[in-house]
Amino acid sequence: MDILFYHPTFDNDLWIRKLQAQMPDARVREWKSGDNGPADYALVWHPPVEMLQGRELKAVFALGAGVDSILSKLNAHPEMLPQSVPLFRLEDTGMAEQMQEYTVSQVLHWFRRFDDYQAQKQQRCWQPLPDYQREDFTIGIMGAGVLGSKVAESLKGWGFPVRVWSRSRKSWPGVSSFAGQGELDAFLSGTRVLINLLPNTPETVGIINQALLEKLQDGAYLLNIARGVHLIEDDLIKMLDGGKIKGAMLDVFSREPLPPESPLWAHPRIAITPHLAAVTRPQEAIEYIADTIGKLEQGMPVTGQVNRERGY
Ligand code: NDP
Ligand code: OXD
Repeated sequence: MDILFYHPTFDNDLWIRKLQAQMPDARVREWKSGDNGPADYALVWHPPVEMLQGRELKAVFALGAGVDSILSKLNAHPEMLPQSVPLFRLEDTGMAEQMQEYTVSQVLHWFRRFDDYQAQKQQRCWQPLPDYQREDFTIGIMGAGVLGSKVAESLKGWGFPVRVWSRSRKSWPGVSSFAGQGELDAFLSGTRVLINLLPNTPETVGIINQALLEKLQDGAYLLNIARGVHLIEDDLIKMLDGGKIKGAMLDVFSREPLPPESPLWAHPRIAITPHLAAVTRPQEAIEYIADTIGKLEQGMPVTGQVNRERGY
């Protein structure tokens, strides 16, 4: 079995070594331009069209959770990968734990008013503030999939009221479920902390805009850890400056790396991280990929296949 690997920024030698160790019977190689040699499976991130097109692959594995970059390339170059070739993505493989760490730490930061105390520190102001109450701190998670479900679980464990919004209804103990466009307003109303874990699809681009933010509880907070295209950044700044939104933490941006001239950098109530809320962990990812390839080879059921029509 021949396996092609391509990632524009990973330590590819390390990945190839680990893949080879996990699948000793396979021949694993890094794809380089001009390589038209045999391949059964391709493991990719932002793959060049030339890498995939014209091959008879058994499956392609995205080396991340979101497949928006691959699907948008496929829309522009449908010849790159026939519909009959299944596309898989990483389901959790260590990312859910990272998302839990990221969201819990930031929600607690806001809940304990560390943002206010940080601002007071700038004024050398010693002034205890009234505590926030958990019942006034409803967490609303957009996207109740592999990652959103785990984030909901951990925030529920901290005693916050938790609600999720997704396409299909969920029945999770202690978590309120809102489904579809028709229940979006009800989901937003009363949400104090909005966490975005939606995939990037035509329905979700620009979804976090002024009209949506206005429907949140006054003094709400935003955590965008899914994709930059979900958020209209100028609308967020307007809502922060107008006082409706109290703070935001952004991991993903309309342009990455975030350009130095972006007004987001200087805003005192926006925290920024450079798209690392949950990174791909090689060992966990490789174990999932090797296991899935093994099952595919034996005709066994697998999980993680992307629905290309639906876009996630
Ligand atoms: P999943 O595919 O498991 O979950 C997606 C969720 O979004 C599902 O609950 C789905 O609903 C819901 N959804 C999709 N479209 C809509 C819609 N139009 N309206 C309402 N709900 C919708 O994805 P993951 O949880 O694995 O990952 C989510 C995203 O997180 C990724 O697509 C990626 O963009 C981002 N990500 C960001 C990272 C970072 O470091 N910043 C790292 C990893 C991922 P339903 O359940 O009904 O299908
Ligand atoms: C992913 C990401 O989708 O890293 O996995 O953003």
